[in-house]
Amino acid sequence: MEIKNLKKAATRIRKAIKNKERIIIYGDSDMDGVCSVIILKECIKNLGGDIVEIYFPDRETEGYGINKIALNNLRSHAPALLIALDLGIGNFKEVDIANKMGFSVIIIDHHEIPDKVPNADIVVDPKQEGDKYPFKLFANVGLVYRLSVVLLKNKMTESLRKDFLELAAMATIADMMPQTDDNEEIILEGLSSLRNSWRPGIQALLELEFINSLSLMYQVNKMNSLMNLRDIGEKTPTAFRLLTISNIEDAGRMVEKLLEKSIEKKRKIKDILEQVEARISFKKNSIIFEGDSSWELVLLGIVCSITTQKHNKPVFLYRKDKEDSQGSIRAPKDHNVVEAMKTCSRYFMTYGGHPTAAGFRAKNKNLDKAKECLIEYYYNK
Ligand SMILES: [Mn+2]
Repeated sequence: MEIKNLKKAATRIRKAIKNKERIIIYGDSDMDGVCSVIILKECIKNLGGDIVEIYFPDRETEGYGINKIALNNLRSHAPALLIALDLGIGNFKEVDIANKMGFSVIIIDHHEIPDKVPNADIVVDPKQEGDKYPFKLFANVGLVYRLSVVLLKNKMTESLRKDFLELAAMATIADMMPQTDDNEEIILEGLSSLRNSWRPGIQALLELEFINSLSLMYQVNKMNSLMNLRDIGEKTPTAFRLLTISNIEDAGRMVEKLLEKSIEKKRKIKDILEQVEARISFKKNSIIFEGDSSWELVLLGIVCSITTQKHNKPVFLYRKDKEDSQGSIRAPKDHNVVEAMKTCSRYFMTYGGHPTAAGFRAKNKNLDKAKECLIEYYYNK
């Protein structure tokens, strides 16, 4: 039993390499996306392919997923093979635009399928119709790791395999996927060699004193949260830069900076948490739905998580811009906020993600209606 279209994707990528097609890797900027990108990049380089650009959409300015700004930035590379990792499954319009621009699109994603799949050449997502592979809860990096095995075949050396599994293990943990079945295998194998990783970025993190004394799983969680920090002014995600640094001194300096950033971040999170609590103290709704123009989008996921745990309700928090707002959502276990938003989809510009961890974008003028609609949805449930 195989993951649907995985072989097809490998064959298509091999064909692109053979025909010297330009290849673009387009990944989500979180740890899962970043590690997916690194693994695929190394595979393609190994096979002699021509990667013309590695692109991470900027969540603050471009939003989530494949988007028009990004496609315009990439347009000059067309015709090219565009491989989307850890995103894209909800980007119907955008994939059509990409096709028109002359891109051939492969989507490898693990998020929920909205209704149908976009009109890409190849879609790999274990949740799509017709995928008979029994395990559905891979992080995206797990899919890309499986792809790397098919892609490299006998060119997969032991050291490459170890390296890929180390990245896959860390990213599967970071993406909070269940640590069972195939994921358990990936995590066990990957963590077993992590302390001997050749990557300077991983070495530098492991040398940190407060990380050094922890058990391995705690170490990974701390490392992930440091790599999740965003460097203002740097478009490329921190995790990508740190994990691809080639010498230990640079890695050490970067880790130092990250430590300072993490202290600052804790303070900001506390601040937003207090503001949210103050606003909801006298409201008794079935959901929490709040926003502010001063809240940093990158902090809202964690604030949502903490608030959800505390109040045991779905939490929608957004950062308000001039005309639109972008938000994060977290919900208790047996909720499905994607379903909820589907019911109210007329008030959202885009939405998507996992049942208990998702995101959205909406026009400011529709925010109140979206909130009412969601409250109504939960009231009727
Ligand atoms: Mn992911």
